[in-house]
Amino acid sequence: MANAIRALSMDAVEAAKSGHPGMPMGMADVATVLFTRFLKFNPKQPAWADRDRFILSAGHGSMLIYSLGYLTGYERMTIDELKRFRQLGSLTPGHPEVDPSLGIEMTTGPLGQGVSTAVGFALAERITNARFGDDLINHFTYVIASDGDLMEGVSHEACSLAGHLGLNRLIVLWDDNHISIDGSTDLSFTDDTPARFRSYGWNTAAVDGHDPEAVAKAIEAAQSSDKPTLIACRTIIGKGAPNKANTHGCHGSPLGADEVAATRENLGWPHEAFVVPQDVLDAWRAAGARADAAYADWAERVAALDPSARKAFEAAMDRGVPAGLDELIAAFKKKVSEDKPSWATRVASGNVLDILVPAVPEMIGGSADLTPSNNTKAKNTADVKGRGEFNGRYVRYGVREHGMATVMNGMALHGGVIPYGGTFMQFADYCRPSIRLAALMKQRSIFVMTHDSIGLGEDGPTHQPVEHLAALRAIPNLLTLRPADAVETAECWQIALERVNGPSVLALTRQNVPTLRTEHAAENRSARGGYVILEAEGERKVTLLATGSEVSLAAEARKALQAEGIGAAVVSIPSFELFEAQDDAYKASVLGSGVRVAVEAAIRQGWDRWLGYPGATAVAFVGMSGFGESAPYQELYKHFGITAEAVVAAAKARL
Ligand SMILES: Cc1ncc(C[n+]2csc(CCOP(=O)(O)OP(=O)(O)O)c2C)c(N)n1
Repeated sequence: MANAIRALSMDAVEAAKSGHPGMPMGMADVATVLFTRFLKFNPKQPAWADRDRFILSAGHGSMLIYSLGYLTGYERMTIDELKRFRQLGSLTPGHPEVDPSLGIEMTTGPLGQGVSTAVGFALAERITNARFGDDLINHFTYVIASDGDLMEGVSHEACSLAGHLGLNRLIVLWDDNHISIDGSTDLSFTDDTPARFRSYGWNTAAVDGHDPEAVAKAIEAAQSSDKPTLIACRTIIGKGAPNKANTHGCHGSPLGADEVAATRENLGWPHEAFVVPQDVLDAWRAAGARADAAYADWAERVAALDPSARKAFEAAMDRGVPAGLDELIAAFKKKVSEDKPSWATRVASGNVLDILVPAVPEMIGGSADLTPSNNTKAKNTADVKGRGEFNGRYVRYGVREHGMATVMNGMALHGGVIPYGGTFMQFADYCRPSIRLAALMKQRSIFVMTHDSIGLGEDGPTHQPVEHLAALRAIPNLLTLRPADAVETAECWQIALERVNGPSVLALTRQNVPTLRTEHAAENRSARGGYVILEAEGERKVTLLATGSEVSLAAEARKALQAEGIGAAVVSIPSFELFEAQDDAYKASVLGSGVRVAVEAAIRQGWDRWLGYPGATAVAFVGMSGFGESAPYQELYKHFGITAEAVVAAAKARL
């Protein structure tokens, strides 16, 4: 059965003339043990909420998971898809993406992501288990990880957290083959990896990865461990290839026709390319049907729930829009538009969370050790303490921003929870690879990024985001939301929660801002991305564009212009992406004709799409062009010339 994986993998790579045969051939025995004896999965019910999750972290070995998909009987993973490996539009891209209907739980590619995201799966499993009980959610999370996965820094962050939380249903099978691209791992990776994992609080085992009984025994022991487990599986990369096995030559290139033929001979696999003999295929299909009865039992237990419990379970696992958001958000908006508080938007966000978290049981918050700054912990919520106690709502991620973002993605992918997590926006860069994957994987991870400009003041240029808004806006399928006041903050939370197919970043201020939306409107005005927050009195000659804390500055500038008889409107653009999606007539009406001045305490990049939108007679940008400075924020705004006076002057000079 393992040789079927080997043959399909080398044949598909050969056909594509590119790919990685070595890893699937080396890990074929381990994968066969896992899939035929342990993994609880059902190719006919691939979305089964209580399936074990299998994450191929060493995603370059994608033919391993595609072969398994075909062999175990995922309907759409046909032999033709294997023949189309790495071709445009196939189900078998170079690296596995996300499609649970094919047994593919997440996108890999960037090494380290799979094993780290798996920590989020394992955490979500425990959290949903605590909420719904053993009858509904009670599964393992298995990972195949390579040397590269464990070299990457993010694996340190996430695996350390997994050890701390005692995520004992996480089992990592490490492909300990001593080979990476440059050659032997002796060149660069001589850590005592098991000792490292033991120091995190993991269990470890070491086995011959080509000895199925030894692998099975280790997995069995791991299943009853009270800690996460790393099983070092000593394997030979490209096992079966007589000349290229155990060399980096088979890591990432086709074996070549001669070596493929010699491998067939060596393995005693006389079948043509892409042909799996019926008896072997039958044995694999039987492995794919192992959990049929377990699935039926589970489905019966779900059906036997009382209607309200079933509804709650299905609503959580279906990843829909939380019920009742409209009313909650509208009530909050009404109150703040009347009270007109001068809250920092991070404070407004904290106050919104105080309302949302109790009402939306799927929301699981957290922060990378900046809870009092990020205002991410709702009142009266308990921590997810770990080690058997998973019924809290708040994760202490520690100073592990990259790990946090990756773990959040795993939680979102698992389902049953909506993760949100905070840090300073400057450290969005530390999370960026995972934010990008959240966007690529279309996952509802909500990143709360406070201290979003020089407006954070004295912490200085190391902490002051300058290019970060532009950099975040550059990621496709990511919503970057920068609310101007408490009302917009509530609207942006609603947008992020309703966005079931993509991540959002909330960019929030450290410093106070006035409430600008003082007239209550039930409509979520931020949902259009940009809108006229203050219309001109008289004919509009000037349009001031701004986001976040600079909207109030634009409002001051407008007042001064109006005092001189110059009709000026203020446009708030909490989301470039949502504004972009509006039709041209709407955008034109918002952006107006005449002079356009944009103001944002960040770099200009990205703004020219609005400044340059048809209709402007002249444009200017007031913002940053270099790094910040350390000083009280009011002084910094003056120092960098981001003031109402500067906006007025820029507008007047262009009239
Ligand atoms: C973050 C990241 N850096 C680099 C790569 C390119 N890359 C793919 S596989 C690999 C290393 C392969 O070594 P190993 O992880 O031991 O896998 P094996 O050769 O054993 O299959 C590298 C550097 C990547 N996919 N992700």
